[in-house]
Amino acid sequence: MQKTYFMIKPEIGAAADHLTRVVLGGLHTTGKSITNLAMRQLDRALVEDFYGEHKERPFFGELCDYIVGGPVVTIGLERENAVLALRELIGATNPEEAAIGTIRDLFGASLSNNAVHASANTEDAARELALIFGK
Ligand code: FUP
Repeated sequence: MQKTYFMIKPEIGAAADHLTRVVLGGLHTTGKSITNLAMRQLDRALVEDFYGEHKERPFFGELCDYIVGGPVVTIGLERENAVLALRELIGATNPEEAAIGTIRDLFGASLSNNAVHASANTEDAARELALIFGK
């Protein structure tokens, strides 16, 4: 069994509610179990730590602004091969390159506004889960 962190990024109005339902429905049918689930407003210091690997990149400020711009849905997931399975479900970082039918293809507006996050590997997953949900 493997754990991973999934996050629905801030979206506008009813879209957040709709996206949460679609994603949770999809996750349910693919046999994952949800270990943590909360809708939260993240504070900026936490988000800067979360995306710390990008802090020297030009898009860092805009990325943090986007994530603190509204509540996010934070989800801890557990299943066999969770990290890769979820990355496949969400698609490529840039929605324009995401495979048809993936979450970022369906819901992502642009590279900087790509609807969802999923941990890239097991080390990131452990770090992100601890940051968001505590030990
Ligand atoms: P991912 O693991 O797919 O979320 O992608 P990255 O860790 O490379 O990027 C984290 C977030 O930074 C992306 F979700 C979107 C944002 N980003 C940009 O806004 N511009 C870029 O050029 C690259 C990433």
